[in-house]
Amino acid sequence: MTITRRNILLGAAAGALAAPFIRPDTARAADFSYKIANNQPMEHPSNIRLTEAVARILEESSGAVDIQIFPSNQLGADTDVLGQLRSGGVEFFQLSPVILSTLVPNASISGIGYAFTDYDAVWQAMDGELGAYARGQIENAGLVVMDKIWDNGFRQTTSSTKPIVTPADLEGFKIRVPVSPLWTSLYAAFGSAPASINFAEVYTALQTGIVDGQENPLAIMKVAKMWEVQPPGLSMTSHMWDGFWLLGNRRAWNALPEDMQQIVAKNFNASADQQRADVMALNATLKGELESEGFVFNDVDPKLFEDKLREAGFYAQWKDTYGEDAWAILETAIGRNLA
Ligand code: X2X
Repeated sequence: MTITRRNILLGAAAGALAAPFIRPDTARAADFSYKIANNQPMEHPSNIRLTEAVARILEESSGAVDIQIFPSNQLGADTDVLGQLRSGGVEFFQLSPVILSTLVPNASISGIGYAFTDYDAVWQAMDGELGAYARGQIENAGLVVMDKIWDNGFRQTTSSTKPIVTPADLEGFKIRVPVSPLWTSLYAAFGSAPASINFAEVYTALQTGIVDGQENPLAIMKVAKMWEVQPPGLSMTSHMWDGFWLLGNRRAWNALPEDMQQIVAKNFNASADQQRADVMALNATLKGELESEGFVFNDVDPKLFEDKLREAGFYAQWKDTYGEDAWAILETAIGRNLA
């Protein structure tokens, strides 16, 4: 470009325009611009509380740590984003322990069918020895994990064909499951035909009839508008409690000065506590709302489903897979024997 009077004038004008927008020192460009990904839309309590957490982190770090949220699998399906987290393409990621088991095999132990009878048992275990065990496994695999797991909820079953009332109704049932050996094995034990599909493709899979059902906590049924593609049956099977570990890339985490790590961890963990309260409340109160959207609820006797799993050798098989030590931690945490 040749320098002409016109160019000089344009440059000067641009400079004059830009000047008022120069940020004051406190709002300097962030030293650490990081991304956090998950599979939930912004309306899910995970992202509502995460939005608050990243705002507090930005403020308390005086603008140094700026974490941007990528909801709804915007960066890819869960199993792809797990790869990006390992390579550092994304710095933070919220993921179900059961899907995480594709990288950290024993991480799925908290998702064993019917391990937890209620939320009290869940938080006691996950904030106690069982959670500590899982986090140890995750750290050994080279990832960072925050202390507090976020809630997904107790999983329920939807069906567009027959009502699911007894375990026998699951025989031959084409059901979508998240990508994980534990999920596939659970439905194999029921004699179903499980199809491993990432959450990013679930809505379409239901819409096109690739599967006849899926299972998720009520809060997910709501934010994913499952009634649009999956009426009418909703069975309260409560077959698995699921959560989201907040994971970090090790290199990105180590790059943060210690005081910044503390700010990040403190705020993520505080938001986890609030998110747990939100999701528990939703899972307890959404029934009426989902009914008015068209779901017909079936009450089931969860004991029949648990017995069926035991009969099929599900618990014995997973005790063997996780090993005696891990299994003992699980059974101590829940205060009863499963296998
Ligand atoms: O994929 C699912 O079904 C979901 C949203 O519950 C999980 O993240 C495991």
